[in-house]
Amino acid sequence: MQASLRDKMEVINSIFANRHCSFFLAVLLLLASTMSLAIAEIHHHDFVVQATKVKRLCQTHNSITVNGMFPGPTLEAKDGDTLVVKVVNKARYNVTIHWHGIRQMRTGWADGPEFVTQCPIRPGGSYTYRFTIEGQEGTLWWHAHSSWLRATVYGALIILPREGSSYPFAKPKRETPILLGEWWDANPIDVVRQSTRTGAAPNISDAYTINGQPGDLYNCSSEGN
Ligand SMILES: [Cu+2]
Repeated sequence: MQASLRDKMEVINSIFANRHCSFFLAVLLLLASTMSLAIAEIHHHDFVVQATKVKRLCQTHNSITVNGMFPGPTLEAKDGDTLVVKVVNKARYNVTIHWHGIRQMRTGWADGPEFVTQCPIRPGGSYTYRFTIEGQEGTLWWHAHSSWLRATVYGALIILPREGSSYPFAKPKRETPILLGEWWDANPIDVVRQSTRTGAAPNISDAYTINGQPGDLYNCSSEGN
């Protein structure tokens, strides 16, 4: 009789000890999650895809841009941060935006390739991309993933290390994003449509660009156009 009472007491003690243990575990988990929440940020951006007058190689084109900028806005975030980008399509073409190199963990619908992970955003429509950067740092880029809108719809996506962490190299004195691109002295959509129609290779570009500029060796570049 006494032995069985002792057994029962031991069982109760062990349950109590386990509860104690799981209570501390819960407190620890709560602390850890609030700490990571305190450091991680949510960045909201509005991308308005629209026709914009852009002059290159002496000619003005109605290029499709984001927020009237060519190249588009540079996004900056830290590893662990969340990006929320509302894309409003005011252009006359379908569009999607792809976050090139971002590992979409459980957010495949934010990846961007049209007809693969989403329907394209129709003219007049909008779509909000929401994803968290997990375990990545460095400079990536974003670009349109719908036909050849990517020729002018692109920009840098800079991922800084988490707070208290650093890149695996000495801190540079200065940092400047460099975006390499190509410029067609034509509507890029017409270039790819002609290629699809004829079956021939698309016309090659008329200039290489750095940060959207063709450089001194091309016509009219000296005017900063
Ligand atoms: Cu890409």
